[in-house]
Formats: sequence, structure tokens, C-alpha cells
Amino acid sequence: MTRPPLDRRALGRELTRLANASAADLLQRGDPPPAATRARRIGLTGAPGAGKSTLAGHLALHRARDDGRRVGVLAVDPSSPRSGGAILGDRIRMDELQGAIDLYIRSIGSRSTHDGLSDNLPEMLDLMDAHGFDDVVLETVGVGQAEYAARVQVDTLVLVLLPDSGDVVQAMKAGIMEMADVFVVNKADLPGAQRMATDIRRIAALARHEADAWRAPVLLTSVREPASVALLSEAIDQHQQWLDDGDRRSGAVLERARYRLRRVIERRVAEVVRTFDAHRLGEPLARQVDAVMAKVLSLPDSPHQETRPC
Ligand SMILES: Nc1nc2c(ncn2[C@@H]2O[C@H](COP(=O)(O)OP(=O)(O)OP(=O)(O)O)[C@@H](O)[C@H]2O)c(=O)[nH]1
Ligand SMILES: [Mg+2]
Repeated sequence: MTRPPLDRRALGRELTRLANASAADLLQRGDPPPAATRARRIGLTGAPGAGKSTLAGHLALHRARDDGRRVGVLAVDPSSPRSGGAILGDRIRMDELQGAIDLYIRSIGSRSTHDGLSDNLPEMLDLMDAHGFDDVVLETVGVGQAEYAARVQVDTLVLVLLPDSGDVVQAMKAGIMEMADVFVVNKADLPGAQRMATDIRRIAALARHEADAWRAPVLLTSVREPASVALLSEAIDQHQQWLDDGDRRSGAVLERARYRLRRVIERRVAEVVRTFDAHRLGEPLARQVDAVMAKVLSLPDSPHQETRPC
């Protein structure tokens, strides 16, 4: 392999810059359109405390160490001290290994978005591609619209559920069951895991499938059982293979591009409206829209202060 070594400092610096960039900054950067996605994008989503960070860490470690892949983990941290602590704890243990294997872990704030994802995640994922990652594992907390946003960004979405919780009912209500490519009943060392897996299999069997459709497997995982993490990794590879076999990636790529375009426009408009002159709010609506759109297109003088989380 002739891949250049991972430049962690440069990557860290660029991710920080992106994490702090407003929509106006992004538009002004004038990045070229991204080349074809290279890394396999794996999403882990689920309720707070489901064990996503721990599982993401172990999955990444397995793929980097046993499969010799360059793996990055981006954990979108909804700024809760709990998740921050957990991912940090994992990182400290993994740092010891990071010299020997190609593993990079980074937690990023969710900033102003309400969808549980970082604003500039598409750009961050492109950056990971540019740094030669084979896999990017993305952790997002399942709140509200987070699943759709996560669904769009990744190739394989893993839904992480806790045994004996109301997670399945919640997921069904939110329509997430249909979005998942792999179901995981995590913390399978706790009671109730097997029964929950059986319930999910029953629910999943009710869904109608085309003959060649992907059937989401239901797995039991626990950090105390390394073989369970290896099985999850295999299931992810099988799903990726299924995507390749049927040339099924192109639709998702277009959907991703549309989502990104919509998000940057929405954010840019929000930036301008936030600082729109209060005196003008009494004017006819069409005039206000004209004024806002003119500003949207002209791009601002001081984009940074406009996007602090509100
Ligand atoms: N028993 C058991 N506990 C686990 C397992 N995996 C994680 N935990 C514990 O569950 C707690 C939450 O783990 P996290 O990995 O931080 O969960 P998370 O889903 O990332 O949490 P948020 O990011 O806050 O939503 C921690 O105390 C972990 O030690 C497991 O397989 N079994
Ligand atoms: Mg977490």
C-alpha cells in the first residue's frame, strides 16, 4: 500500500475550521465539488445512553486492527457532559493504540442544528475522504429529525437499541424501523436482550419486501463480547456488498447532494434573517423577501458572529 500516512494534526485543524464555519464561510470557500465518495460511511444512531460511543469505538478498533483499514469516528456530541465523557474515556484507551493502527476519533458539537447533526457534516465527511479513510463511523443521537439526516449521510445505518427499553416503540413511532439497515440490541449482557431481538425480528418480518431487497439483520452486541462486534462488522460489510452488487449507491448520492444544497441555503437564509433590520419587518412581505435574498446572494462581511447556537 502506498497510501501516505494520516496527518492527524492537519485533519484535526481542518475539522475544527469546518466545525466553526458558517454557511456564508462555506459558500465563500468555493470548494470544488467532491469527488466520488471513497470511504464506507457507517452510521450508528439510537437513544441517549444506548452505548453508541462505546460500540462505535470498538467497531472502529476492530476494523482498523483486524482488517487493516483506516477508520475515522466522528461522534456528534449534543453537548451533553455525559456523552462527552464517554467518548473521551474511550478515546483515552484507544490513544494508546493509535500509533500502531490507522484510527482517528473526534467528537464534534452539534452547534445550531436541531437535527442532531453538525451543520457542516457533509463537508467533514468529504474531508475524511480526502485524508484517505476507508471507513467513517458516524455517531448521532436519535432525536427528532436526526435519523433522516443521519440516513442521508451514511451508506449503512445501524440502529442501536437497549434491551427492556421503550426504544422499539419510539423507533416505530418515528418511522425509524424502516430506515435501519442493521438492528442492534446492545448491552446484550443485560437481561431482556434475547426477547427484544425476537420482537424486532417479528416486527421486521411484517414489512413487505421486494425479492432482492435488503433484509435488515437483528444482532446482539456487547462490549464484553468481542465476537459480537466482529459479527456487526461483517453485517455492515454484507450490506455494503449488497449496495455494490445492485449498483444501488447512485440514488443515495443524489439524495445526499440535494440535502446538502437545501441545508446550506436554509442556513444562509437563517443567518441573514437573524440580523435583518427590525425596522423593515413592518414592510410588505415581498419587499422583505427581496431584501433578504439580495443579502443572501451578496454574501456577508462578518459571517462568523451570525451562527452562534441559539
Ligand atoms: N452493560 C453494558 N454497558 C455498556 C455497554 N456498552 C456501553 N455500556 C455503558 O453504557 C453507558 C453509556 O455508554 P455510551 O457509549 O456513552 O452511550 P451513548 O449511546 O454514546 O451515549 P450518548 O452519546 O450520551 O447518547 C456507559 O456507562 C457505558 O459504559 C455494554 O455492552 N454493556
Ligand atoms: Mg455517545
